[in-house]
Amino acid sequence: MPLTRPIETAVGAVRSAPFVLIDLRTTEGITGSAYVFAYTTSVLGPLARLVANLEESMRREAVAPLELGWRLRQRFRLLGTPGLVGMALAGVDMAAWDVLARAAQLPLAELLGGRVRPIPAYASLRSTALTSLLAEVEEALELGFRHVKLKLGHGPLSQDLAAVDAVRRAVGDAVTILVDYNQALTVPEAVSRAAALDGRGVGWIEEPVPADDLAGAARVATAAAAPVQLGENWWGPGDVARALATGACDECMLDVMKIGGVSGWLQGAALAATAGMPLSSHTFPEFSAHLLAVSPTARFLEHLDKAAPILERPVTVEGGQVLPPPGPGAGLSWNEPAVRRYLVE
Ligand code: SMN
Ligand code: MG
Repeated sequence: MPLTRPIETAVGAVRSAPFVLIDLRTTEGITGSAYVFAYTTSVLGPLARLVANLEESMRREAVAPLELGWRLRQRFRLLGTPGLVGMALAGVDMAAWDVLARAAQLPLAELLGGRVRPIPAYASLRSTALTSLLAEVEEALELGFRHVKLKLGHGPLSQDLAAVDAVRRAVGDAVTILVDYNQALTVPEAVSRAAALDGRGVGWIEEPVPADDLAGAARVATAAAAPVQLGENWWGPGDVARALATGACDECMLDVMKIGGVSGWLQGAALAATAGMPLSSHTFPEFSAHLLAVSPTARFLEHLDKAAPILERPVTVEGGQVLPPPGPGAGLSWNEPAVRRYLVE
């Protein structure tokens, strides 16, 4: 799908949203739906193929997502399950949980033992250029958001400060500004930029250094006044445990796809809770709205609804809070004409 506004990160822009849509059909006639996000079109075909190749191992099996996950992860033990394999497995896991919730005629949050409730959310802004950044801020305020996230690290520190200061002038003191470096900085650079941001009321500093450098992130977290936020690149609960053990961050954010679907999220959320870590979500607002509702230390949902144009009912935003699409399951239903328009075979 084309994106009306590209997501301009410090390590490259996402100009279109390549999704693999998954429908898991049961012999009883219940269909569970999920999507996974390929980030770049070059892996869209291989990811779709990988998902399709999992079909054979699920045929005539019970819809038991935990068991299915254990079995499939064992099958891929020698290769390992980060990357495309993990994304495919997570998509199937989400669709399987959706089947269970639809079969029980319950919203996913209720099937998981919680309740659907409005989740505090922040508007995830995409632009670098100040004029379009400020236009996005305006739209966020109109939707009632009181927290916005800016992408920083595109240029020198002066450019970061110009962006933060411009947004601060536009929103006043009532709005929290979160910032995201998308892994772009070295540790010393991150420490000095964090010091420069100090006093500007930045709510968190996200992924200041490469995601696999937990020790480096821990040094930044120790030095920075603002909390360091990590997690969108954690592949499963093991990565959550390692980050927590290293003291790499002050807050966690899980990406329901990379963390391993609903099953992986629940385990990751439990680990975050045992460490007293506030837990936020990364993209995937539909599933995340259910999952945050059952996460003990839930903080923010990231409002970045890339998939909205291909959904019949996207998440709803009111007063800066997000509700999942209504109905049983996670609430995904494809807008078929839109899907046909963007379909690539
Ligand atoms: C992000 C989200 C989606 C695509 C690229 C980057 C990002 C975020 O890091 O946190 O919103
Ligand atoms: Mg991010």
